[in-house]
Amino acid sequence: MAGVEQRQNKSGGGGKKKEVKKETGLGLSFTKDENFGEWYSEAVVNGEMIEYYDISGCYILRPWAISIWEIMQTFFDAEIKKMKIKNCYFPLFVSPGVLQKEKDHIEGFAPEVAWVTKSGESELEVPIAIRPTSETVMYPYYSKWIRGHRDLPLKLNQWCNVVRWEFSNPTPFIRSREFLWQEGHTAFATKEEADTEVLQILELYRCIYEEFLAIPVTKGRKSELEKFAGGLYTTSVEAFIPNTGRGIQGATSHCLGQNFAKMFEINFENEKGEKGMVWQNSWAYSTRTIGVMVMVHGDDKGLVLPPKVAALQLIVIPVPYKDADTQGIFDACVATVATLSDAGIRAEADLRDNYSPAWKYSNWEMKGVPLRIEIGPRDLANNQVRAVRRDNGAKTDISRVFLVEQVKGMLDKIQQNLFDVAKQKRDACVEVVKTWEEFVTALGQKKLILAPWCDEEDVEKDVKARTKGDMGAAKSLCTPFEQPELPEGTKCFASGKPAKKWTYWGRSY
Ligand code: 86X
Repeated sequence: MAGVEQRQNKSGGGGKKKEVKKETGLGLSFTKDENFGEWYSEAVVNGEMIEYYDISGCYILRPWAISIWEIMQTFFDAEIKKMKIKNCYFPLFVSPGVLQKEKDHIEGFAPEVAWVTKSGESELEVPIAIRPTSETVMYPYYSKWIRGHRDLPLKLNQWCNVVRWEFSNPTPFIRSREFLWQEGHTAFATKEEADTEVLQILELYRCIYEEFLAIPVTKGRKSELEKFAGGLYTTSVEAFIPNTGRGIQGATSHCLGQNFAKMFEINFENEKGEKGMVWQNSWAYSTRTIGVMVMVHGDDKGLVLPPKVAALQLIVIPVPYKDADTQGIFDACVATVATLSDAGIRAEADLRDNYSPAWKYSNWEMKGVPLRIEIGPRDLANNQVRAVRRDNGAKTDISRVFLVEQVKGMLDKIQQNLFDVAKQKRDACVEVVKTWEEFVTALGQKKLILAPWCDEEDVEKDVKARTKGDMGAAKSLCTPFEQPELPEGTKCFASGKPAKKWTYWGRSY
């Protein structure tokens, strides 16, 4: 069975090839509705984003995935530079002393830290850790570099990999033991400046999800239980995967307050010569973004890439019938690509002669290219091309005279449609509940639950305990900044105490 072969494939480089699938290009063997987990694995592998590796939880990111990462990186990097944030690079390795420095919040994470204990055959005198995040790596130097108010703000970012040796089910992009991210670490003289930046960065994260990846997200604040324990408060953008009924944290922007400044002695002298402690933020988004995109937009034919992030926005495929003017068709394909490329559209022609047009169609559909252009004898005769949308299959004949405007228009429409459809599906999953009974029912229906809450930590712990099971417990996802009206006298869904706010709840990744 395909499922068995797939599983062998996943175990690493030595696994059996799925020969039949590869040669016929018939697409995926699992559907998104029937077996979401297997569908996802197959979509990222057959779509050529991921290759499984022989270490569990580690994946090869192929050019098709990295090109998406690079487009988001180009946008985000330019935006933070406008904010006067500078890039830097700190080492991958952490000495045990430095890692322990900040014991309190490390404690819970300790099992996830990977260590290097040997070089060649000899044990290292002192083992060194691999960064799971870089607070403890960077902040000793913030302490050194920040002396007076003129050294503030200090705003640094790095693009790097981090390693967290997780044991719960690894999933490409979503939960991998090594991943790529940017981590921003900033220090200010005042809390107000820090507060402002937290929201500016969160807006950039919203933009990456909504404008680039066409994924609707909710901006909000994490509960005390779900926030980064080392910080003051955590904001996030939260996405939702309708098929699994799980929320997923898209990116986080933390205000760390002065907690780390205390631990690492990051002090400064103000204009009046008074001693002060800095206010810090940290924020990150990772290659998880790509996984959310696949889960939200992908379909039974494979990946569906939003035009804004697709390495290839358009593929031109010649459709030469037996006695047609094959050379004329090929020339038209090359000319079409040239015209589109000149206009800034990422286009290529698939002129391979060892594959049929039908095979190419399904292959490029599997890879998620937003728009396909077919050119056959009839198109050549009419000086037109046929455009086929990946998102909805709609076919349009376009005169070559209006090629560029029409294609640009279609790519914009596809981008917008992907967002609209994703938002419709997400919104259809939202269930407003008032009572525990409604909550449990909605949870069983894989809903994204919006409930009035008393905002007490013990009540959230209780919700977790009462919903524990093999599907995983429910937790709070975020308290949205956009709050619906909360009528006087509204009770908490879980405790019956007076509700303080509306909060999203659900199972999550
Ligand atoms: C929390 C907090 C924070 C900078 C961000 O979310 C944005 C970018 N860092 C990260 N976190 C840990 O602190 C952590 C620590 C250790 Cl030792 C670990 F093994 C795993 C961790 N995971 C998350």
